[in-house]
Amino acid sequence: MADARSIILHHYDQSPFSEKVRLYLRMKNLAWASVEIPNMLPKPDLMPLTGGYRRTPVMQIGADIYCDTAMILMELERRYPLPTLILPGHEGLAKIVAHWTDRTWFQASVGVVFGAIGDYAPEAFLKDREALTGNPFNAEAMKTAAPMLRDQWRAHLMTLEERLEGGRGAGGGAWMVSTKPGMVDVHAHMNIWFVEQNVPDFVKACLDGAPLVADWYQRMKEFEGQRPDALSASDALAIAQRAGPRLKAATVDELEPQGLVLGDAVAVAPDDYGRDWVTGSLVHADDQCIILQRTDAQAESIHIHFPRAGYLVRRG
Ligand SMILES: N[C@@H](CCC(=O)N[C@@H](CS)C(=O)NCC(=O)O)C(=O)O
Repeated sequence: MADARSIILHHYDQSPFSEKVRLYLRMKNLAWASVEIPNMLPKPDLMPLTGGYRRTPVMQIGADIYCDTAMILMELERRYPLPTLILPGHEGLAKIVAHWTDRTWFQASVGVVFGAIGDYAPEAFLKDREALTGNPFNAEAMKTAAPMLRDQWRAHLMTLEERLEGGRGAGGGAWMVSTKPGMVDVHAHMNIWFVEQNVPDFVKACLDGAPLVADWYQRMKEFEGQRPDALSASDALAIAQRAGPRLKAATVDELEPQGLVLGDAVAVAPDDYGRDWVTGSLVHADDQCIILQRTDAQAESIHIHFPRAGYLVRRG
């Protein structure tokens, strides 16, 4: 039964960024509760928790809300350090790899997927994604671009093959870095999983030419983890209402570039797409994380955590 200490993931099955967190939870064998959220707006049960952040996934622990997989994984490693997935060699590198997998490679994945299934996607979903990205959906243009994006996608995949090949020379080669699976492997998995869900023949053909990745990917599928407890959105909201946010120490880095101080009214938004500004009062800021306090009629007092890289912060 989920309570204020439970890891609660707000997500949906087909979401590749959610799969990144689910894989992490499986690799750490952590217990978690699952709230299934819609794959497009409106998300009326999520908004009281996130203050308007609409992207997927979101993690909740009590009245603390973690937006973005970068923030979620940092927090899970902080709370559950053993066994760590930031193994020797993964420090810093995992975040560098994530910027490549989540942005450059993911954009190629989106092109490959929508080039293949765009014609079958529901109209409401396509309209939602047009509003999210600010780009009109053009099925013909997507289909025209798809072969070129498949080329790029395979190039990204072959970079992983090169990494595993290089690792073999150094006595490893089963995992992305050194001799055990860690955070770099978590990031490297997402695009293959996403495209395989939607265009499996293409992924199979690419993996035929990348035997080390094919073997690695198969082993990544073998982490079983725990089956999550299903939780309703209203029960998740009730958990937030009853819990108080837990702050380790309310501090603002004295090197904070914009000179922000505790209690300032600030606004935070992703810098790529879905730029919905979340406003609140600053309760913590350092070089990796910013936390806003908000009071919501339904969720009451909550702390919303964002990563710094990939997010815009302004006085708000
Ligand atoms: N940088 C974000 C990206 C999240 C993202 O773009 N998620 C997709 C789904 S996988 C999304 O939000 N789509 C729109 C939606 O779910 O409403 C993260 O790492 O969490």
